[in-house]
Amino acid sequence: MQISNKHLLTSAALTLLLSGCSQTSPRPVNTDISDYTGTASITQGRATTVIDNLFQCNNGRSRIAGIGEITDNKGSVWTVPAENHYTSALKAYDLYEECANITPKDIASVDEDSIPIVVVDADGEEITGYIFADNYFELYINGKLIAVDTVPFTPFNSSVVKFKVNKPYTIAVKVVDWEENLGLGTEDNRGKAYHPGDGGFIASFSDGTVTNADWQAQTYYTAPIYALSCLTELGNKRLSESCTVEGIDDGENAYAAHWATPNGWMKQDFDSNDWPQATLYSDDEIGVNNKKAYMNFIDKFSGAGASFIWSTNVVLDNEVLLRYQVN
Ligand SMILES: [Ca+2]
Ligand SMILES: [Ca+2]
Ligand SMILES: [Ca+2]
Repeated sequence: MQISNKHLLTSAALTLLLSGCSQTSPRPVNTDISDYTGTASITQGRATTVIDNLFQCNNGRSRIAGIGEITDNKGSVWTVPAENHYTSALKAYDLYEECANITPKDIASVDEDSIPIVVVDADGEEITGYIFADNYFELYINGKLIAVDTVPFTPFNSSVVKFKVNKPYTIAVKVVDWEENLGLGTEDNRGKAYHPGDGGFIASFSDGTVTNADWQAQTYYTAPIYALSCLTELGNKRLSESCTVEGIDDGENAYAAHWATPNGWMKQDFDSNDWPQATLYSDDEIGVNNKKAYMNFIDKFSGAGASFIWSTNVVLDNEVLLRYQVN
């Protein structure tokens, strides 16, 4: 009897082992959080939903844009996908927003005189900015919140802002690649229930400023992570290049890496010298050639010399802070 049981267990273990070896999709592995030695705070699993949905599309479809909270192994609570001012801040003027039936075919069809002007300096130069974010942005000029994105998740929209400021001035942007599976960094897409979506941010301004490699980009939330050992750091670079970006069917055990956003990160005198430079991405890499919110105004985006920017991982880094000084 004993020998027989032992034999059965061994067979079962062998079957599991063999089926494990034949798996081609990435699986969560048992890397203990206590083995992680980087600077991030680590959470595992799904966040608790605290806001069901920030945005209702009255004219078409949109993904649910919720907010969640999750506690790390040291007891700190993190907001996912990011703390934001969506409900309280001035919304940016819509360049293209199909839920509101705002769908101009080009920039000449936009009434730019109707765009509200936010005053940073009363005697400053009036500057117009054109913005497309996958998925959400909050724009600060010299620490003042100018406007936030109208649509937090989808459909893809674009925005235009006006502000008055004296040079030199500092642009600071919080960008968020939103998520359906809160705390897990994923959405139901491409046939997988846990597909890691990608980000991307591009903007041009009427004073000639464009998003490019001179901008700085630092990462504050990276998910999904299925093996904590894939997270590395090089100086202040928070890297995840060896982490899988494949979608899977069961992503409920995913880990996430969080870093606290520094106080005053959006202010002109904030010292971001140690932040990494932004990484550039092409229109093709972000996949905008089927998005009218972008293509109808491409002259104000890549056509104006701007590039999509993000941190080093446009798929897994879901909250990124950007800074740039205009001289
Ligand atoms: Ca948006
Ligand atoms: Ca993502
Ligand atoms: Ca996205």
